Amino acid sequence: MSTIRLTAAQAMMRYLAAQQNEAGETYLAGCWAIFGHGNVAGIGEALHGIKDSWPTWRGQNEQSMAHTAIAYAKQMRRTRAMAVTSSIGPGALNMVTAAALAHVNRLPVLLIPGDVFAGRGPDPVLQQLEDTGDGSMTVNDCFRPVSRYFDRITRPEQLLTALPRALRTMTDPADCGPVTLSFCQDVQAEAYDWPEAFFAPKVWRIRQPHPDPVELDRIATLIRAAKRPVIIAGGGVHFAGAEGELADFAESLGIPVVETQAGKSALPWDHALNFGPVGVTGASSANAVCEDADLILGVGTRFQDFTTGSWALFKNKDRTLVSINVAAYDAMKHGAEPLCADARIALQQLRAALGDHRCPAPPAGLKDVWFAAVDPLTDAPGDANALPTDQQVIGAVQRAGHLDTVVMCAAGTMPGELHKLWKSPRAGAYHMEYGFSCMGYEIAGAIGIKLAQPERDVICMVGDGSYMMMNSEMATAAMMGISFTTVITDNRGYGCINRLQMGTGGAEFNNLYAHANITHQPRIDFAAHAAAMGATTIKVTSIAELEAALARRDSVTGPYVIVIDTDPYPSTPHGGHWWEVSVPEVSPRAQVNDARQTYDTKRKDQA
Ligand SMILES: Cc1ncc(C[n+]2csc(CCOP(=O)(O)OP(=O)(O)O)c2C)c(N)n1
Ligand SMILES: [Mg+2]
Repeated sequence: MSTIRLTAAQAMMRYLAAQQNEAGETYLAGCWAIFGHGNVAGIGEALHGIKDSWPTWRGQNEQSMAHTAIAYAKQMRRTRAMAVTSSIGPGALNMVTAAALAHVNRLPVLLIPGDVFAGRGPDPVLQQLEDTGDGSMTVNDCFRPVSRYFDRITRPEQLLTALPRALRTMTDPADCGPVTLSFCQDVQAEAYDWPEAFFAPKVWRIRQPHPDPVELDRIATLIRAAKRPVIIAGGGVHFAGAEGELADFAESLGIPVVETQAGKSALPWDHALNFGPVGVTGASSANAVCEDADLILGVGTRFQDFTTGSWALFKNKDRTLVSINVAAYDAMKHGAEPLCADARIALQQLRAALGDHRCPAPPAGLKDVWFAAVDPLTDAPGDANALPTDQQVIGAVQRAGHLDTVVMCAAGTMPGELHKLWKSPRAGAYHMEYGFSCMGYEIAGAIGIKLAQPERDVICMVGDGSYMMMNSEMATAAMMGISFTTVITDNRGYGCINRLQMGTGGAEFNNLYAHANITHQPRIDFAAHAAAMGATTIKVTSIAELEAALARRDSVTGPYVIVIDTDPYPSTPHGGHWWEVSVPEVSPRAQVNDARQTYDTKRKDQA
């Protein structure tokens, strides 16, 4: 066996650069890195050695670098991913939230935090947390619950098993998620004689599990018996590339489709059977068919509470829940009848099994009622002096959009409003991180989307709160010449949580700056702030000015930021559904007591 002598870090990078996807691309497109003593000498030297064939990028914050990597993998539908390396201690822990984000959204990312000396020579090294009762514990153990695969590399040759397991996890459709290889810094620098064969290019095929025939039969029988079925399209539809099969299946059977946040754009918004967004931020049309449905057919969904209205949405007592999912965990959730398989293959085979069966036609006219109610909300305002609403901002962005536009967001008012109001013309036009709804995903995420699809027109919608939480990758975008548009809606605080607070009987408190414990109301100049990081920026004061600013976006190279003040109070009153937010059982506030009564009543709908 011929061998090659390399450090463990050199071997890791050489191995990672040799792993491919089915299209013949490197599966990991490159590595984001912020160095410290925990990775600069070992991993840093190794990355430098291959920088011309496998790129390293420098970000501003370990969490946001990882957000970029995760958004990239989401937009690539998990066919490619990125690595992120950090130093030990604070650098490493900055990535824990991002790991959880990837875990919740079932997205691949390879995290390589440095770790303390395996040899323990300098104990405690700078930034080492000492567990007085467990010598093997380091802060990187925080990654265990938020990783799909975790390993601590304390000897070089452990990479021979750890790296293939890492790739297996990231490319496994059912087990897909973040991998953390916690790399002791002395081990990174240690040399070992590696088998040359370990570095041979390898293609990782994403498996497409076929349905179990018994499960398929059972689900086909249930569909044949259904009078009012509905399909809930989740993110798995996109990961499986099953949009075409979903349309064929729904059309041949005549079943209405509703979409989750992750599933939105599975069908074009104006497809006759797309009844719109489902659940808490759903359309009246979608929720009406769900309330009545006798068969709920989830396709690639985790059934999170925003989809199910905390399990109070499906009001038909005789309903059956079916879940088509590549992961058995999701296929059997909440007592569902499972069809554990790849969504594309499952829909193809189900359709074949059902022959020319047609379900009774869904109710007509529901979509017309919905659009008649909400379309006026997104129209340009008649009164140019009134503070614009977020709904009007969405309307302006929608009118400026085209087939190549990708609208993206993660937290705040916008996800709910976009779910209700955005009209996606095609798959992949809507990128919402709503598994973790992590404030601070937006700008870093927009970079990841643009790196995945440079030809697309990426529009990042972000509130002032989310922008304040994490914005510094804007500077990275400027430095790398990454062009996308950011629309900052400045409503001077946490508008959506303020509304939630009021909705649960609370006093307005600590959300908007107006109700915060401060002595000076802020007038944060977001345009100047973003400009200082190298973005082209403009502050607009009306929807007309917003439209004009959006129309200029093609002429801007690098990040383009448009800031607009909006009203923190209005949200779309139409559609939607209750969800469970615990209201205090006792309170001196009458409003809280009223809200508690409503809460107790609504919970009776849960099943
Ligand atoms: C990291 C993180 N912290 C807290 C929250 C809870 N949270 C959700 S939205 C929100 C406020 C968002 O404010 P902003 O971005 O200004 O949006 P707005 O609702 O005002 O439009 C908060 C605090 C979260 N989702 N993520
Ligand atoms: Mg805000």
